[in-house]
Order: sequence, then structure tokens, then C-alpha cells
Amino acid sequence: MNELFSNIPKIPYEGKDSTNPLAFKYYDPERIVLGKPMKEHLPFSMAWWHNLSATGSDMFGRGTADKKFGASEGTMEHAKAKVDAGFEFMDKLGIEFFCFHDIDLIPEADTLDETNKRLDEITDYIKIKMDATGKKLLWGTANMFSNPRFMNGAGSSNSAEVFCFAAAQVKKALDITVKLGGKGYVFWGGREGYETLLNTDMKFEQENIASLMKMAVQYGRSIGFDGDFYIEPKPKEPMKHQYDYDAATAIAFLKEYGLDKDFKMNIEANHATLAGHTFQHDLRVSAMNGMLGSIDANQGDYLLGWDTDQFPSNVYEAVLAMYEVLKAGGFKYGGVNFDAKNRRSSYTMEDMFYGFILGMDTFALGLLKAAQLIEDGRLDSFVKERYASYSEGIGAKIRSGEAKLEELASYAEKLGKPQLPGSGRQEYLESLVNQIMFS
Ligand code: XLS
Ligand code: NI
Ligand code: NI
Repeated sequence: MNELFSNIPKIPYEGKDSTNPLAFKYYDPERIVLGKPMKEHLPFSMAWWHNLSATGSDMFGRGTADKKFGASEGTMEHAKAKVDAGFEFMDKLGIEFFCFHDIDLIPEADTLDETNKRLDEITDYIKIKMDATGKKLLWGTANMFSNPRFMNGAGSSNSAEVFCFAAAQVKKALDITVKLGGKGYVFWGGREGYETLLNTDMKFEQENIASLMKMAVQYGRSIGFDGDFYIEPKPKEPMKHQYDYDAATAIAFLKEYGLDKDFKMNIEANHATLAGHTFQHDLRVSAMNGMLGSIDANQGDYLLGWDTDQFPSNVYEAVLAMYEVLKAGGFKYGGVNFDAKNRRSSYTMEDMFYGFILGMDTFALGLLKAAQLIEDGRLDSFVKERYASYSEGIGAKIRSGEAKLEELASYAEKLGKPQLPGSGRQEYLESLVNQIMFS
């Protein structure tokens, strides 16, 4: 097979003083951090849609990047060329995982039957490559937002017929995820939401989404899928309002419908910020509910109100994100999937590599500095100390659930006045983080 990225070598780790643009400055896969190699802390993944499919087209202009990889567009030959490109790309960067939507893999046909045949053919081809290289599927998903039939959503569609098409796609996407040994299956509710409540029965729609998810769990378990299902929250875009607004909303939904044992969160940085949260916030909410599953690594632009899906460059945020991941005990089946795309004017093949080098180095730095924050221990002990009044006496009684309102009221009366709570010391803590960041 021809080398597609023939002017690009394998990307080596050269360290922070390297000026070679095609080298990692911080991502050193075998370096041991907190007892295990970096590459195990950071199961990096390539997103089929952005990296192998997206050409940079936007509402105002055609694509700028050529992703035909020598084949003619929209053919099975093209689908296979994308597989070849993807595996060569992952090999050159030392990425172990990939993710896809069903129709990223093949051109969607007019009938389900033909689409499914194409999926069988391409996944046979992918499987051969996986067996030969050891690359793995992080998660699969179904694209239930591009086809016009999904204009009003998939599980939330007003049309029962469309609901059945969504079910068919989920079923097939689960089949191929299991066939390729994937340990994750994502629901991103692209159009599961509304434009106006004037035409929407919100409760009805949410019940239907839950039914679709229940059927997916039932079917998935029946064919041997023993990994995690994920909801990937996003507050808006394409819909004005999306039901999986943020981690807190999605987790409440899962608990309401009894899906919380099978599902975890796939948190995307840019979605968290669109919801008005930090990336760290949505990771914390997931972690404290035991549901931090996986990450879609990217970043938005604070001046823009949409999902710009940029490669992550903000080290500060990556540190705080990896701090949450480490505290939560790392990933089980999840990983760091670069749901990120090059800017429209970064249209060359080299740019595809620069994007990943940027993202992987940013997360490597994030990991290193988060580990240092943990080893340093000052943040942890500050937080612990901040709640010390609950470790004995009346505080301990509140924590254990023994306290009654009357008892606390008379305790307060006897005190007359409480002492002021200790200082939050935010500025001190921020400078502590800077000290570690730049040490
Ligand atoms: C879009 C989402 C999407 C999911 C998978 O905003 O991030 O790409 O990750 O459907
Ligand atoms: Ni995503
Ligand atoms: Ni996104």
C-alpha cells in the first residue's frame, strides 16, 4: 500500500528544547507519571469525522482541505482510502485509539440495507488493519443528526417512523462497535432538543429518548457489549435547546429513567464552556457521581458562541482537567478523543499532524502538572482543612445524619455568633497553581 503522508516521518519525542515542528516536546509515551506510563494515562484517540472526513467547509464556503486521499469522493474506494490514511496517521503519531459515527466510515446509501452492507464491508477491512497494528476502537456512535429525516431529532422525533430508523442505526452501530471490540458507545443528542416549545411536548420527547437508550442497553448487552454507554452533553447547536444540556442535567435524566448503571459521561471541553461552565466543572460533576467516562478533547473560543472544536492549546485548562481525571482514578474504558479540527486555512496534510502534536503535548503538560499538583499536596490539604469544622463535634453530627434541626438551632442560640468561616484564599491558591505550572 502507498504511503499517503509520505513527507511526514514518525513523530518522535524530542523534549522541550526541540525546534522540530514535527516532534513532541512534552508527550513522552513511556515516561512514568504517578506510577504508570504517560500513554496509559492518556489513551489518545483520533476522530474519524474531523480528521479523515471534514474538509473545512462552513456556511459561507466550500472545503479547503483535500481528504480524498487519492480516491474519488463518496465511493467505497474512498472509504477504504480513509481507513488506510487513518491507520497510517495513527501509526505516525503513536495514537492507539479511534472513534467514528457509522456514516463517517462509508457514504450513506439510499436504503438501510445497502448502508449496512457497506458498513459490513468497511468494518471487515478495518478489523484486518486493527489485528495487524493493535489499534483499538475507543467508541462508536450513530450519526442521527445529518440526514434530513432527523430534522426533529431521533429519539425525540415527533415521527414514530423516524424513531424506528434511529433504532435501526443504533442497532447497527452497536453491532459494528462490538465487532471491532469497542468498549464505549456514545449518544450525542445532536438534534434531541427543540426550537420552540409552541410545538413541543418536552416530557413526551424525553421519555422516548429514554426508551431508545433502554432498548440500546438491552440490545447491546444481549450481543456481548460489556463496555460503557456514554451521553455527551451539549447545551445547544444545532438545536436552540438540547436536552443533554450539561453533565448535571444528563445525570439527572439518567437517574430519572434508571439508566445510570449503564451510562457515564463523555465530556467535551467546548460543550462545557457553551453551557456556561468550565471543562473542569463538568468533569467534577461527572466524577462526583461516579460517571466520568471519557473526554472529547478540544477547546472553544471565548469570544464565539458556538462549537469551534479547536485543538486544545490552553495548558492551564488541561492541567485542571487532568487534575479531575487523576483524582477520579483515571479512565476505565474511556480516553482522550480529539474531537477537534484544523482551522479552515490550515488545510495541508502537515497541519493535520500539527493539530495532534499541539493537542497531545497540551494534554501531556496537563498530566505532568496535574500530577505535580497532587504530589505537592497543598491544594488537597487546603481543601480538607477548609471543611475541618465537620470532622468533630456538631459538624460530625451533621455529616453523620444524626443531627436534628432543633438541636442545631439551640446550638446556634448558645453560640450567639459563629466565627467567620476561614478565608477562601483564592489568590493564594491561584499563585500556587502558577508556581507549579512554571516550575
Ligand atoms: C458535536 C459532537 C459530536 C460527538 C459525536 O458537537 O461533539 O462530534 O462527539 O457525535
Ligand atoms: Ni464530541
Ligand atoms: Ni462538539
